[in-house]
Amino acid sequence: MIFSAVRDPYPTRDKSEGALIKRAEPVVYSRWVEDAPLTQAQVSQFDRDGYLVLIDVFSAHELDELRAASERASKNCANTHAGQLIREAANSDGAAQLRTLFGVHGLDGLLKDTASNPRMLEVIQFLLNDQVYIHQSRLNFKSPHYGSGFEWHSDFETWHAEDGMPGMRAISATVLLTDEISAPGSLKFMPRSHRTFVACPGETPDSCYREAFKKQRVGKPPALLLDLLQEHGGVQEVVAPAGSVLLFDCNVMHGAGNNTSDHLRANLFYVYNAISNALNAPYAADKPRPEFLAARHIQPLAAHVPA
Ligand code: 6CS
Ligand code: FE
Repeated sequence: MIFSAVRDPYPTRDKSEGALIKRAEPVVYSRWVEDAPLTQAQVSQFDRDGYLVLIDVFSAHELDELRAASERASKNCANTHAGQLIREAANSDGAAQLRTLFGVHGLDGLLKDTASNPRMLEVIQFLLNDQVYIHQSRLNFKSPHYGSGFEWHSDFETWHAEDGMPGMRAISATVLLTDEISAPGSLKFMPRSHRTFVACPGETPDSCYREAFKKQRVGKPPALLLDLLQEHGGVQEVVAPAGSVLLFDCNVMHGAGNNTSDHLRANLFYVYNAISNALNAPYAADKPRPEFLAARHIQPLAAHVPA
């Protein structure tokens, strides 16, 4: 087990039964000003809840382009980026649908350029008040009647324990490629949970990530602690039209059920990390995860205005 040289402010997976630790960092790192890329109400809502939906960021035409690029990437990468593809368990006729493709920001073309689209990048740079880079990107598909969900978790707990992310200064921006409707499989959040770090029991097994995306075994918050967070802020479902962008703080508790609906759910995630929050050695894992899950060769993004 590698232990970072500095004291770990968020000890987790350290044989304890779990604990609640007050967040040390701010949520919004900038003071709002008139020319901010978000309204004061939006900034307050993100600060309060830990997530925010920006409606209609991408037009119907841009969405078609993004869907086509996602389709191409999923097909082309099956042979070239095998390690970056996660498939669902095979169904009755043996088909194993694509569930996640990681590292899409490293692919050519639109999926790479979208990471630097100013409509997202300038908002993230404002909220984190720093230059940012892509820690991780992925295409998530949850097929109708098939796509499996994710149990309640904090992304930061994994990124801290397994990737060595020192503090809470990262935000996920999710481009909704399909409508997020209120039906089984919808994305759910615990508002206000981002201000509390939930230390998880258990120890990180070797190459944990290979299985984690099918069945999360560690980094699972204890039920009692989840109940306390839920009592504090409740549970909210995200319902928003395709083309919207869902921003969520690295530490907000979120999850999704199995997609037993007949509606495909497809999302394009970009995880932006502040340059000042670049990764250390893992805080609770033997070795770092691969580059496509946790970027260590980093450079700050510059806004790229789409053609
Ligand atoms: O391990 C990770 O980095 C990923 N795991 C989950 C369940 N959500 C965030 C992230 O993509
Ligand atoms: Fe997650």
